[in-house]
Amino acid sequence: MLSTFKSEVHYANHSQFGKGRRFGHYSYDHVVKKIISENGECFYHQEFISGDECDSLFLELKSELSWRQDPIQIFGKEFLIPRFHCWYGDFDYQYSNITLKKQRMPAVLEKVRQEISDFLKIEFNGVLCNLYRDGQDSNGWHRDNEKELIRPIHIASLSLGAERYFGLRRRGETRMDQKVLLENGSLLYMAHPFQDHWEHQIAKTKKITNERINLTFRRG
Ligand SMILES: O=C(O)CCC(=O)C(=O)O
Repeated sequence: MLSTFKSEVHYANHSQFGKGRRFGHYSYDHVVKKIISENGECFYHQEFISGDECDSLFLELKSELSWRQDPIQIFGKEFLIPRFHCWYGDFDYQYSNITLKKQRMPAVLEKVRQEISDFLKIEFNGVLCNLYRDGQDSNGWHRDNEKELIRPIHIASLSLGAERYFGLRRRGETRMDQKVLLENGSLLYMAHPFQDHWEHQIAKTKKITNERINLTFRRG
């Protein structure tokens, strides 16, 4: 499992993304794209995990994690969150008035956490996991700026399964600035102060009929 991350070959020689690592024989632009460079930085690393490994990792995460669909209140009415989620980490995590108790990462998550922490040189100690059953599952506009998170906030987001668009807009604006296709096995890195200035979403779409898992690694 996860023995050969593509990133071991495709080193990104950037001040924050893969700091201190050498290039492989691929060019920086081929592997890592800078999505946002104003008011925080956001980088997209295609194929951080290779195709075969993505499939087995997806299946393992889907069967081993304790997925749940919690209720939330919107304008006094109760709805279920439009996806399944779960939390693993050294600290309790709260968002949308849902409290997710701390719990130890299973080995499968711990291995991914270690690979990403080593690559980014950031010691993550929590992960919010999302399971989108199809394009009708979504994640509304928000920032990852919960009080539990250590400042400066750095977040690494690994995507597996169906490709979905990650919408970006400036905080306080209603117009989407851009959208990034999050491919199977890709890693998105949002560097401080990105969460202070940008909001993101995974919008509903009729085009997607298969499942997607997203892991966002955090520090608290
Ligand atoms: O599913 C994604 O790519 C985004 C997840 C997300 O925004 C979050 O967990 O806060």
